[in-house]
Amino acid sequence: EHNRSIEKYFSSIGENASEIGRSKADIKKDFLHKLFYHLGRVPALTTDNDLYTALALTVRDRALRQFVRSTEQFAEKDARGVAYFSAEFLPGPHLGNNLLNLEIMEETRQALAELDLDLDHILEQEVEPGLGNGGLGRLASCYMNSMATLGIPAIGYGIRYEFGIFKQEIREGWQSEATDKWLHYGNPWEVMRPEISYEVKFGGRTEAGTSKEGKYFVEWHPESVIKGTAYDTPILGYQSNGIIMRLWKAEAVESFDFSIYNMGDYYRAVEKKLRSENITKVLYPNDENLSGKELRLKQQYFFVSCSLQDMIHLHLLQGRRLNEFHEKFSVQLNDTHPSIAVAELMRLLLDEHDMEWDDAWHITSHTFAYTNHTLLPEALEKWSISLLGRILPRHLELIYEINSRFLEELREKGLNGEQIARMSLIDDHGEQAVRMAHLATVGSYKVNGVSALHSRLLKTQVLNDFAKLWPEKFTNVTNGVAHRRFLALSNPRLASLITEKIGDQWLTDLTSFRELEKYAGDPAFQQQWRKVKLENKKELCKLLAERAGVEVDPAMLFDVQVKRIHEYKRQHLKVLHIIDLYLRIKDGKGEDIAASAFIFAGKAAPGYFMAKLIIRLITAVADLINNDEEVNRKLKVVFLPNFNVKQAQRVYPAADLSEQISMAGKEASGTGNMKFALNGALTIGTLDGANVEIMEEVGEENFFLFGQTTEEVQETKRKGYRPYEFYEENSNIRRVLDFLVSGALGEGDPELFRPLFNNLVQQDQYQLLKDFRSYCEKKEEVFKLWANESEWDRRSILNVARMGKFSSDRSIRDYCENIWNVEPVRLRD
Ligand code: GPK
Repeated sequence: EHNRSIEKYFSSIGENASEIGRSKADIKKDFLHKLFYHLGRVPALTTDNDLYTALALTVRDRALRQFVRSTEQFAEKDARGVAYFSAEFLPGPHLGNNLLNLEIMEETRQALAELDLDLDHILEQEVEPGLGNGGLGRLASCYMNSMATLGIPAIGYGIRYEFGIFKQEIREGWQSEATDKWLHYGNPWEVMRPEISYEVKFGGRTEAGTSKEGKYFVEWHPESVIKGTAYDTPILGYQSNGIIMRLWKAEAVESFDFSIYNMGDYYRAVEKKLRSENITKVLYPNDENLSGKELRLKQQYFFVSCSLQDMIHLHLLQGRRLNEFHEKFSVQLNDTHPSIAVAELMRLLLDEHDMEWDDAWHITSHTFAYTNHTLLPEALEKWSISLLGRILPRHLELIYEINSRFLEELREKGLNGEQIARMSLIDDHGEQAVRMAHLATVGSYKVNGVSALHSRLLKTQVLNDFAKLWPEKFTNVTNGVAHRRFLALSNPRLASLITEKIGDQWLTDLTSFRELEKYAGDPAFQQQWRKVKLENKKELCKLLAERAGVEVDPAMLFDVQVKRIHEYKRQHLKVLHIIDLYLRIKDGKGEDIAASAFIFAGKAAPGYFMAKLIIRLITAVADLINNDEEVNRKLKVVFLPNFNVKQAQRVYPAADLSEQISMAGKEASGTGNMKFALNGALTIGTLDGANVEIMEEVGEENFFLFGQTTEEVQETKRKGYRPYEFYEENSNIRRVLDFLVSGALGEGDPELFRPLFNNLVQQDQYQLLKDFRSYCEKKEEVFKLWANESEWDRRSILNVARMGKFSSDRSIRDYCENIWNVEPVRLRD
C-alpha cells in the first residue's frame, strides 16, 4: 500500500532543491541541527567525534538523496543492472570523498569556518572501514565510484565485518596486530535495513522425494539457520549519481526460543545466538593465500545467499518472471570468494522456485561473470569435499551434478582422460576438493583477468584447457583507479595546478590529461610542478616523524614501496639494494648516490612468517642506517606502520619513485603502480601486470625498466635455477647476503635473518638474485636523472599526462561493453 503524501514528498526531493540545500548557509544550519538534535550535544561537551558525526550525517542526507533519485531513474528506465559480489571492500574515508563528489567541499569548509571549526581537522577524525586486505578490496571500491559516476544501475554486495583488517603496530621492530574496532564510535554512513533480511541455512542433510505430480525434488533439512540483515552505505559518483553498497550482518533468527524455562537451555540459546553472529565478526587477513577455515566458507556462502535472495526478491517485486533473471542482472564475481553463488543460484531456482535443471542452468550460466585476480597457486581457492559436504550438503550435490554434466560434455567433445581430470571441478589429488576457479569458470559466461599480461597468462596457463574449449568466454579488463579519490581529493595542490592549465574536464575524462604534454618542457610549469611535490613531501615528513619517529629531509629522493608484504612482491630486493648502498658509503664510494629516503609500508598476513621477517629486516636496516651519522645524511629508511587508504592518500602524492618490482608473471595487475604515476612519480619496475601497459602509455624512455620478462623467468626456472651460483660468483651479492647474517642487524643476533638468507641462497623462488644486478644498474640511472631536475620533472609531467587509460572509469566502460552489456543511464540532475 502506497502512502500518497509520502510519494508526493519523494518526488519533490528531486524537484525542490531547497529541501536539502548545497549552500554554505544550508550546510551550516543542517550541521548544527544534527549536532543538537541528532546527537543531543550541548556546546561545552562537544567532542571532535561529535563534530565529525554531525557533519557526516549532514553529508549522508545529501548522499542518500542522490541514491534515491538515481534508483528512481534506473527503475523508470527498466535498465539492466549489475551486482558486484565481493567479500572485500576498502572504501577509504567517506567524508572527504562525498564532499568532493557532491561538489560542496568549499561551501562546507566555509560553513565550518564561520563556526570556528576546521574542516581538515574534522576529516582527520574518520576511522575508515577496513573491510578488505589490499588491492582486490580497493579495486572493488574504485569500481563502485566509477559505476556511480557513469550511471550504471549497480549494487555492491558484501560482508559487514565487525572487525576489519587488523591494525598494524610495530613493536621492537616486529609487526604486531591489534583488533580494528572501526564501529566503536558508530558508523554514520550506513543505514540499517531491519526489514531487508534473509535466512541462510547451514549443515544438516538433504532428502530426495517425488511429489504427487511425479516431480523429483530435494529438501534440505539444515542443522542451523542464520539471519542476514542489510546495511546500506551510499556510494557517490562524481556530480550526481549514487549507488549503494549493501553489506550483510549475521544474526540469530528471531524464532529462537528465548522464553525458556530452565537456565541451562537459556544459556544454550544465548550461545547459539553468539555463534550466529560470529559469521560476520572478522575479516580473514590472508591476502592471496587460502585460509581453508570453516568460518571463511560460511562467510562466503552467507553473503552470497543473502545477496541472491535479495536480487530474486527485487526481481519478483518488480513483477518480472524468474526466467528472465539473467536478462535483468549481471553478477560480477570478484575472484572466487563468492563463487559458491553458482551452486546457490541453482539451488534457489531448482529447490525454492521449482525450476527444471536446464532452465536453471541456462539462467545461472548467463548471469555470472568471473574476474580472476591471481595466478599464484597458493591463492587458488579449494574447499575440501568433507568440509563442503558438512556445511553445504545440498551445494555439494549440485556441484557433483554440474560436474558430471560438464565432464560428459567434454567426453562428447572427445577430450582424453587426462584433460578431463585436469578440468574437473573436483581435484582428486590427496584430499578431494572442489576447485572454485573451475566452478566459477564453468558457471560464468565471461572470465577476465585484470591486465593484458595476466589475462594472457590466465588463458595460456592456469585456465588453458578452458580457454581452448571456450575461447570466446575469455577476455581482459585492465584495472583502473578512482582518479577522483587518488588525485582530486588526495593531491589538491597538483589537481589545482593541472586544472589551472587545462581546465577541469579531467574529473570525468582522464584522457584529457594529454593536454599537459605540451607543458612538459616548460621551465615555469616544471617549477610549479616541483613546488607542489615538495609541499606534499613536507606533509608526508610530518606523518613519518609522528608515526615512525624518523626525521626525513623533504629534499631527498622519496623512493617508495607500499603494498602488502609478500615474497613475490620482493620488498627484500629493495632492502638488499639499500644494504649495498650502505656498504658503498661505508667504503667511501658513495659519491654518485642520490640522497634518498626509502619508504616502506604494508601489512603482512599474521601467519606468514617470511613476510613478517621482511618487516623485521626493514626496521633493522632502518635502525642501523638512521642512527649512523656517516650515512644518515645520505640515506634514510622508514617503515610507516598501518598502511591503509587514509595513509595511502598521503603517500602517493609525495613519492618521487614508485617501486613495482615483483617477479614477472606474478603480479596480476597492481593498482598502486597507477596511483603513483598519476601523482607524478616515475616508476622503476619489471614487465609485470599492468606495468607493461603503463610503460606502453608513458613511453619506455620515461620508465625505469629492469629484470627478466615472464618468459625469461620461466626459462630460468626450466633450466634449473641455482641461486647459490650468484652468491658465489657475484661479490656484491655475497657481501650483501653475508651482511644479513653478520650480526650487524637486529639485536646483534646473526641467526635472526638466517631463514631469509637460506631461502635466497637455496631456493629464491622469486629470483631476486637473478634480477639483482639489473635492478642496481637501473638505480644508478635513477640517481643520475635525479641530479637533472628539469629532465626529471619533464618525465614526471609526461607520466601524468599519459595516465588517461588508468582511470577506473575506463575499466568500468570496458566491463559494460565486453561483459555486462549494460548501458550507462544518463541521469537528470
Ligand atoms: C589478488 F588474488 C588476489 C587477492 O587475493 N588479493 C589481492 O589483492 C590483487 N589481489 C592482485 O595481487 C593485484 O595484482 C591486483 O592489482 C589486485 O588484486 C586487483 O585486481
